[in-house]
Amino acid sequence: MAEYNGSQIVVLEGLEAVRKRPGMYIGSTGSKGLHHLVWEILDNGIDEHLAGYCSEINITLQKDGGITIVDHGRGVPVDIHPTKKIPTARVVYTILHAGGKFGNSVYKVSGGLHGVGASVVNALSSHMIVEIKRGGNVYRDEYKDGGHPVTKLVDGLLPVVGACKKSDTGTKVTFYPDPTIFETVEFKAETICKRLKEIAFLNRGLTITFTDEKTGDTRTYYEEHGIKSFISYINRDATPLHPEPVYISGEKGDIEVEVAFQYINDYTEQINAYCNRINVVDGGTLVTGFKTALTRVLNSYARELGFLKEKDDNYDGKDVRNGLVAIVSIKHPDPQFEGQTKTKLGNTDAKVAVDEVFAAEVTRWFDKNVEVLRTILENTCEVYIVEGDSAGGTVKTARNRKTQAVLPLRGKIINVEKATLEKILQNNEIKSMIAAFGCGIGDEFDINKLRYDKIIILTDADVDGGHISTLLLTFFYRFMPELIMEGKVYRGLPPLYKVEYEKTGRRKEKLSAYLMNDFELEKLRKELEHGGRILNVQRYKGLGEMDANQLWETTLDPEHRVLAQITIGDSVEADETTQLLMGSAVPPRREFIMQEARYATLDLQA
Ligand code: 28F
Repeated sequence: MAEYNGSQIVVLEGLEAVRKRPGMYIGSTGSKGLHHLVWEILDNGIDEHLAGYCSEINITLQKDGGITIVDHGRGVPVDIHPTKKIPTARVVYTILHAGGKFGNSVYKVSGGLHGVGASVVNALSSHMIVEIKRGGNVYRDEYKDGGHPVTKLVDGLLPVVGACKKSDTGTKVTFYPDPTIFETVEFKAETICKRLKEIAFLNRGLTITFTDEKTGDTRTYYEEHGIKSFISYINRDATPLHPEPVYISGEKGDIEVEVAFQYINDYTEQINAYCNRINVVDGGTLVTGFKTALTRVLNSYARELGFLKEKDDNYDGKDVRNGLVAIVSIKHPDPQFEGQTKTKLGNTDAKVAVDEVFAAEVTRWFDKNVEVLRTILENTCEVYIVEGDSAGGTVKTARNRKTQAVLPLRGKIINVEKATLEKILQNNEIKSMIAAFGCGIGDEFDINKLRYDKIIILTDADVDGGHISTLLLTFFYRFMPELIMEGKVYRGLPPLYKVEYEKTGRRKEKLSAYLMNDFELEKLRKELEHGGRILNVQRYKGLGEMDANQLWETTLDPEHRVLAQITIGDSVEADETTQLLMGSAVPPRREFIMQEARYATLDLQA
């Protein structure tokens, strides 16, 4: 055992405090706190990468329950610390906060959010071994039972246990979490690998290897394109609206800003924020800066390109973030983390930096990539083709007027199967559709000029409604087939029923639900057999029976509505149906109507 001098006793008192209240330093003594130890040591190695001295880190789960982390950075200094009078490396591993690099000019930025550093890991370990390669020597220091050094110093220095090339430098830390402190000391390969993958995305060019000695499993993480690849990874099962994620970077003062984003065919938004590679799950100023800039830039383009007319209000932030998947990553020299869980960034200068850098750089990018810009702006726009003036009026009141246009069909739409081209083009309903879509027809058709991302046919759920949508589909199929092939045409499906019911559980509850069809109604009846009953069933015969609020909730609100995308198969069928419906053979026509139960059943009974 080593003998301690006065200052060493103070040191151990510090580490003893950590052992008394581990939760204060690492959050918990459960699995989460256990893995926190790994992140702490790992962060120190990553800091060497960030400082430009380390391109590879290796992690090994040992068979005996220990974990080894190696970086190929400069190696922790081994000289005698000017004030502590012991080797600097031992200071880093035994003195509270010494490893935390805050306010330390050695590092421009640090990832040690929690700032507790390597000494806390040592304090909570039953055994820790540190090996440092520096200046051609391999140095070693070892600690037991919460940070007590067991290595004898040689002339006040760490013992040299081997030789290496001068150019071969780095730090290797092995530790065994203390089973008397942690509820579990079992590292989870999956948890570690998930984090390693994220770290690789956030540290472009860093290679991380992982070896599990227990299973023989090895993995390598490396992301040449950093957060841009992260977006592709997050969106791997989604349908992107533009092929490549957009990557923006720049700096303002000593704050570095990186943003990557891609829009997908979805209505959700997902913004992941990182400050100094730490996930700030509650966002904060850096996210505000990004959102503000995105909304401002897209509104200004929307006016320039005529998506918004003079009389129109600006798009809301929510409008322009439909389907957005983004990562905002900044490097900040002095991050202020706020909130109960310290997962929200508070620095005002971070908002300004992200706003200014992102706005300036994304504008340059959009100027060169107008196609992507148009795709993004169109993504927010859709047109509802609505049967009848009165339903059209309700839709007009209920919709989001900036992103949802309404085209009410007044008269009956002409049957394109029967009419001459001249007649068809004179038809008012057809004329207004062609004008609204903006993409021409027939040989002149150009899908790039289409002003909407979605064309949504909204009719009553009855025979007439079915008939109108059949005629519309036939028109699209004959004159603008690309619209259907590109998946731009949808049928809006309003609910068929509003049901009020009660559930009798611990207490009686009155509830209501919108149901799409008889199947759902039957399902609810079955459910309620176990406790409850249906009080009232309202069947919507037409859109006109819903007030604006109901219509928004059930049929227009992108978050809740049900749309059926029209396929080319649907429109071929519509085309055949049109011929069938317009023909004079009565029996097949009747058969068709009977089969279209979704639209027809109750009307025929009535
Ligand atoms: C697997 C864990 O902890 N790596 C580390 C360094 C390198 C330096 C350093 C660390 C100096 C004064 C604290 C080297 N040369 N991996 C690690 N690599 N710490 S931790 O310096 C520590 C500071 O107080 C280092 C020149 N400057 C810094």
